[in-house]
Amino acid sequence: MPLTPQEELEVALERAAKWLRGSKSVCVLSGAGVSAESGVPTFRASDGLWEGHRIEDVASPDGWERDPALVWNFYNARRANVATVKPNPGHAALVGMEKRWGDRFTLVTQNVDGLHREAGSKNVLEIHGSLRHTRCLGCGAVTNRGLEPLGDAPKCPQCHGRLRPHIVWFGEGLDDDIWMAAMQAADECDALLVVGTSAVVYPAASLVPIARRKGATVIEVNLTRTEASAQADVGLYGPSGVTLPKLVERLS
Ligand code: BJW
Ligand code: ZN
Repeated sequence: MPLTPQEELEVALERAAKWLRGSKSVCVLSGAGVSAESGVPTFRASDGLWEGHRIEDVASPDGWERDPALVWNFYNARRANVATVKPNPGHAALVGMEKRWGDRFTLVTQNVDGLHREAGSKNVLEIHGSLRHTRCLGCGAVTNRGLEPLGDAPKCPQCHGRLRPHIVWFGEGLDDDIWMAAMQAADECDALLVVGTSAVVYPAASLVPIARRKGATVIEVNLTRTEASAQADVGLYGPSGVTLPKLVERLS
């Protein structure tokens, strides 16, 4: 008799837990799906649209050149959304994993909502930047502004230059030091967890083949199969706020 989806998940959880128990070093690549159960919308579920605008038009250097006030309205709306939400049990489970592996655990996140840190994760690499930070186009200062609304033309308190969101937009390079650290963590890990990401955005998605090349086990946690599934040794298909706590439970 074929296994039910629940039985399949139990088998996959046991395999994933066994691999993790044998791993000295663990890396996680997380994406928008981890925060979905907190109430933060994912990118590709909403057809890549925000109030009728394509995400690429409000999250790109071209969009910024065309209409910076629209871009700030987009980010103020995102900041306001994040101000109302809390980390979920998926975030908490990753905090539990970091407690087990200590400095041999690296959480590489594409998320800009800051919920991993709010949950208590320490070794977090925010490769796409942060909704809470601004960057001054005059003096370059990067400042944590929390989640208060900033208006549609905020100015730098130090030099009165124009501020932009401290976010990596399409077509922009990632911060070199952060990206190098992410690649090193993927290269050196024994297990890579790929959680809540469609794995279509590069270079983030390249962490999967980087980890595999050195023989790491790849564990996918997602609602559905993704671009990364063919490279995964095991897939835990279900909401990460449910499956990650189950996985961490099986580690002890
Ligand atoms: C659940 C769940 C639950 C739901 N439980 N799971 C061709 C090849 C290679 C590269 C390129 C290329 N063409 C263009 C590029 C470059 C481009 C790129 O990759 N584009 C692709 C879309 C094709 N990349 C870049 O531009 C990057 N820079 C770069 O490459 O620099 C070098 C360069 C310079 C100049 C020219 C060319 C190259 C920068 C990428 C920056 C990405 N930034 C964004 C927007 C930030 C804006 C913002 O946040 O405001 O970051 S894009 C957007 O996607 C955001 C995310 O971090 C990122 C990833 O999305 P994510 O997290 O995977 O979310 P979703 O919605 O896609 O998926 C959610 C998943 O969760 C789904 O799988 C669900 O099933 C799952 N899920 N609920 C578990 N409860
Ligand atoms: Zn400044």
